[in-house]
Amino acid sequence: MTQPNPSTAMARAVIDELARGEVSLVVISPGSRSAALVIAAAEHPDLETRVVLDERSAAFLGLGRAKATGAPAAVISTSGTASSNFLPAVVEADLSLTPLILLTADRPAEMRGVGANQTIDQRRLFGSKVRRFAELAAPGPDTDMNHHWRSLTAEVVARSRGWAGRPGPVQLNVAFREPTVPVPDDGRTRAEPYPHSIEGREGSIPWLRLPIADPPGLPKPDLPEASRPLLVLGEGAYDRSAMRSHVERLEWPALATALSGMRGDGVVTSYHHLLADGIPEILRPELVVAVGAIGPSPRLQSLVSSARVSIRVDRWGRRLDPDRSVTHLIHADPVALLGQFSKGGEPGWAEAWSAADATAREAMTRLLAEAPSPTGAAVVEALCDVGWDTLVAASSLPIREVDAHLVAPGAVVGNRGASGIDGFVSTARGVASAGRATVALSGDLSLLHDQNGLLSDEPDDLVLVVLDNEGGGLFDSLPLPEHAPEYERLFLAPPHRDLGLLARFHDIPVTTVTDRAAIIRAVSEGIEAGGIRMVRVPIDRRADLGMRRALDDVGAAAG
Ligand SMILES: Cc1ncc(C[n+]2csc(CCOP(=O)(O)OP(=O)(O)O)c2C)c(N)n1
Repeated sequence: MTQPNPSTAMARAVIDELARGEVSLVVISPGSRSAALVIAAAEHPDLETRVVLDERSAAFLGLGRAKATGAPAAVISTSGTASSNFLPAVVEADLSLTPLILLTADRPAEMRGVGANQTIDQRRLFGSKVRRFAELAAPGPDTDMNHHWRSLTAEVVARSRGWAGRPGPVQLNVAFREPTVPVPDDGRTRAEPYPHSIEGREGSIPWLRLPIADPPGLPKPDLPEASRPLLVLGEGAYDRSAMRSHVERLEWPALATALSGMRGDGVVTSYHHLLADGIPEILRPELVVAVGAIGPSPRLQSLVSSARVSIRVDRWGRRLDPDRSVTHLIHADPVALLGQFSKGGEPGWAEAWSAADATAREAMTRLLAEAPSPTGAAVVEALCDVGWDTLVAASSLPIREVDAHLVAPGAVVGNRGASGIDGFVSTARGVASAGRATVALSGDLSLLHDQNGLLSDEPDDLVLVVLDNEGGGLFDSLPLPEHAPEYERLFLAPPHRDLGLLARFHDIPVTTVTDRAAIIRAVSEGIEAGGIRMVRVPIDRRADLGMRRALDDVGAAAG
């Protein structure tokens, strides 16, 4: 079938290849140069679209969706500064191995470097952070380019999923001539129709099949046995139910970070406060196997580093060794590695860990129940009694409190590749767009940083719980308040803002709650009601810091 103009032909072929590559969501920020891509995406029967004004927020929304589903998400920008706003999400996608496809619309190459309006050099804009940069030139009507458009798009999508490398962000820069709307004459410019076929392969399959390789097999294992083995389950690619079988079979103490998605019965969760005074002798491991990235607790990191044999395993071969203390760095499927170990440990070893965990958790729960004012820890403890499927935790205190106090099972998402506080609202919306009951736990500054994430009328169901402690509470536990001049002005900016006004500006229902029962009720009702809702918990920073210290005391006493 003839296409109305070459730009429309190319956009339709590229967008159709995205759908064939199982991209489910395309996030759009308005613009004219990108119109052909935007219209093709909106018209495609297998693609969902979401519109977000701010490209920085748009990219984080795509990132959140990709993190929640594992499938790539695409974002479309117009030419000029628009695409530059993708960088923060690209940085996170790079480090967290998240498949994110950046479709950056551009002007034709001859417009570069001649002072043309809204034209910058968009080539290799994201440097080494993308797995692949590729570009498509502005087409004309004479040459049949379908195989090129489709095969290149298929390659780019596959690379975002980890074909011939690790998963991560990719950039496809696509140049268009006017008209960018699907007519031969838009009133300003006339184009020849595009006369060639833009059909894809028969059967909705990608033009190019690029299967992702299995993880490398293990080299002949030369792994020591030990009398005090310990397993740390972190964030990464592995089969959770197969891993659960290993946890049961091995009978080693298994510490599950919140971001592992392995919380629930049979794993240790209170390690952060338990290890507040260092590693108690009876809990000191001889061998540690740590799977994937192990989250925000520096004490857990020290535990991993302390072992005589410290093994880290990652399916994508990341060097996860911030202390440079690891003795074995293994690039393999973590489940296959665990299969090489046998059940064991000296008598009483696993029991010592489970007893300390239970004692610490009980003491912490008691302390939280007695507290007169709300704290971040108490909010997480309350969220364990709410029926969510996915919890999204902001960087700074929220993810730390979730790691320390979440005992309920469920998926947990955080931007811990680069630990930015940016793009949080949008990441949470992206997670929520996957359609599972989603609660997001934010600091007030994380919320304010991505206010533009609220500038979207898309129908996401999300309960945004905000720990409103008037600034960055995390800094209170650092040496900053004691040693930095003008601590409040320099580090807690901006001064107090009424988050209720922000919610009302965006027409978002907001409730302020302070006690456990009210938190549970407000969040549960928010999930039930659907749409976006805000639940604000005012927190006194001083009392919160006091609670974190008291939790350390009772945790350490349990060890
Ligand atoms: C993009 C970005 N800018 C700055 C920082 C540094 N930073 C870390 S925590 C923090 C304060 C966060 O405050 P809030 O979201 O209110 O959470 P709280 O610390 O109170 O839990 C800041 C600014 C960061 N991590 N990322």
